[in-house]
Amino acid sequence: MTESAPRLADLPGEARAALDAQTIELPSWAFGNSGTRFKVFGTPGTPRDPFEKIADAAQVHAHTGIAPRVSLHIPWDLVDDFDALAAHASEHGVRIGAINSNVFQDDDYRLGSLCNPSAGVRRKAIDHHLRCIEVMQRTGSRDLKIWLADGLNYPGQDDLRARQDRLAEGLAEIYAGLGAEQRLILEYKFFEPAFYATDIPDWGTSLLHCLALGERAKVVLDTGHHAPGTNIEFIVMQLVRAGRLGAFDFNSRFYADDDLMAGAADPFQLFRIMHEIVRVGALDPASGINFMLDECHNIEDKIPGQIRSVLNVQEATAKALLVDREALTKAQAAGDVLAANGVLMDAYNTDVRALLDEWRTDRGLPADPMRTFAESGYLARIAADRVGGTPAGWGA
Ligand code: PSV
Ligand code: MN
Ligand code: MN
Repeated sequence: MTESAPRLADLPGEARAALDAQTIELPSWAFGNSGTRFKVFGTPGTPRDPFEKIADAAQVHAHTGIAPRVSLHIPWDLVDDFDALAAHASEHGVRIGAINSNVFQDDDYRLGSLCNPSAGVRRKAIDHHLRCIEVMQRTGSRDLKIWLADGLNYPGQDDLRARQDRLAEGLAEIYAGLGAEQRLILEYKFFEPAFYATDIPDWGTSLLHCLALGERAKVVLDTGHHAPGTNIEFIVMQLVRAGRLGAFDFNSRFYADDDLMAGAADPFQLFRIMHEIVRVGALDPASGINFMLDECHNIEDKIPGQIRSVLNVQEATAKALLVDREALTKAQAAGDVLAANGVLMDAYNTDVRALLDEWRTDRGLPADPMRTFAESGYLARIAADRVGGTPAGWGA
């Protein structure tokens, strides 16, 4: 069945409210240079410090209206004065979101951080997290986001079980350091940089640690951190059901942890994920799910790369909001396999671009953010202005 593209007025009030409530947090590191181990291609005008990264992120929000926060990564985004950085963000119409700890770029962490066999190295890793919590007090951040590169390359290299015990101990000390309104959100990844065993390889391990920590510990699901073929929407459903989905790191993967633009590789998967979110109203900030991007732009311009990603997430969301839930429930209850699948596919195959153009113009935003940004001359301006200094890069 082919129908003409829906308009904003065709959207039920509840769906419209959900769309209005949606926000997506941007990663500061998406605005710096990144690449592969073969080459990092620089872009003229790349930010040289966190202030410039935030200014660029603010462009994404100014053009899309749904990206009002920026996550920081410490120490990549270490500054002397975080009050000034927070004020700078607010002057640019955005605010600082999650604080990501980084205990994977120091020689001391060769054998891991919180799981390291050396008590001294574990102490250093815990202290880094406590310092991140101090940053959070300055920036008004709610979430301390932890991803550990800890793992083993060889069987027997260290004791798998002892490492879990050390991890639990370290996390408990960090959790105890949080303010009453703050949360610890724990990311998993099944491989890389370790290849034999990773200490937090999957959502089950992350969830077990979160359950042991307490109510304010939640799981982070990075869409690029699963083996090919994994049913990610199932994991989303299960974590939401348990009240433990703390955040997404959205990105696309073709091969491994590619960190490409969300919705580029598999827009259908993104739609299925968003379907599990909207069916329980979890776009509402009260659900406590932080929808973030975790991406790097190796060959494309960074700001439009982020704009495209945000728009892709919003498109997947609008399609998910168009699922005829009554018809779906009816078909499912009747065991009508083809009808149920058809309801879902009808929504997925709907072109929501005009509807979203309208949603933007309604709010005084550009109908076509990609074009308006390209025509704004911002990239040429920063290329001319940002001379001298060292461009920020993934890892610096
Ligand atoms: C690790 O692969 C990860 O997904 C974590 O979220 C890190 O913070 C981020 O990538 C760094 O790019
Ligand atoms: Mn991530
Ligand atoms: Mn990753």
